[in-house]
Amino acid sequence: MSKIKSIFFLVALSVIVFISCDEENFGFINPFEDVDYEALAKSDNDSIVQFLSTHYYDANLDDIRLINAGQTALINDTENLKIKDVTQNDIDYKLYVYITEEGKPNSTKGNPTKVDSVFISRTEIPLINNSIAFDPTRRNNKIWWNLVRTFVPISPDERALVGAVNAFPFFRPGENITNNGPITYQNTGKGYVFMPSGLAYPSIDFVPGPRQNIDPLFDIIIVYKLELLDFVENTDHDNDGKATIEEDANGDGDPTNDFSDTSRPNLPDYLNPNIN
Ligand SMILES: [Ca+2]
Ligand SMILES: [Ca+2]
Ligand SMILES: [Ca+2]
Repeated sequence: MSKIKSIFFLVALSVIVFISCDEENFGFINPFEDVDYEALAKSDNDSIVQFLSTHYYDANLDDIRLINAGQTALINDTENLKIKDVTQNDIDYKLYVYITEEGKPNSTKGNPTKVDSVFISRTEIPLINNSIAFDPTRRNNKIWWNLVRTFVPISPDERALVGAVNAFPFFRPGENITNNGPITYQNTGKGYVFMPSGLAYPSIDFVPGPRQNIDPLFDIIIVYKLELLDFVENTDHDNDGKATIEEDANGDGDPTNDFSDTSRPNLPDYLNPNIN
């Protein structure tokens, strides 16, 4: 009897532990719960600055190399290196964009905004131990990207990283010279984007649960070798005649935080054709 009692007690205890551990996530533990994202932002920035201080861009090789003969460090090439402040999840980050080719100088299109749909090619490279090792199996295809949330479900491969979204406005697109063959562009905008982990694949976005996905790139600095081929000028996601970038009722430059329709309070204006 006492054995049955103690088994019952153990079962009851484990249920209590199970519930108190994680009642919100049905028992799935978030392994990233203790990550200090502020500290990570700081150490990521230190690592990026270290890389930019010890490497240079070799135009002949179209590649980034370790300084070995007094070449100009990327960090000192102030003409081509752009630094942008980006706040994400209430943490301030610095995004570093190194432009190797600006794009077609006489393009009538100018530069995309951070909400225009872009046609890009990118190679994704993790920055680890002051080195970027290109993995050719990693994503490096041409793809159209929607830079804001839409109604169309997208695959993880089509998800635009916050760092990349904020980098596109620095580039101009090329010109489409496709002529009965494969889609071809020339004079495209090219460069490198150095994204602290918080602007790439932050584990802060991790959702514990039966369909959880632990991305090996969580909390790692990501470098994009990026090419801007084309973009849709004044992208209008809800086809109401007003460009998404203009659907910014509170005028803060971010159309994703404007909800003017009181009957549909969760629908941003840029996806609501009744508001324009
Ligand atoms: Ca619109
Ligand atoms: Ca706004
Ligand atoms: Ca609208």
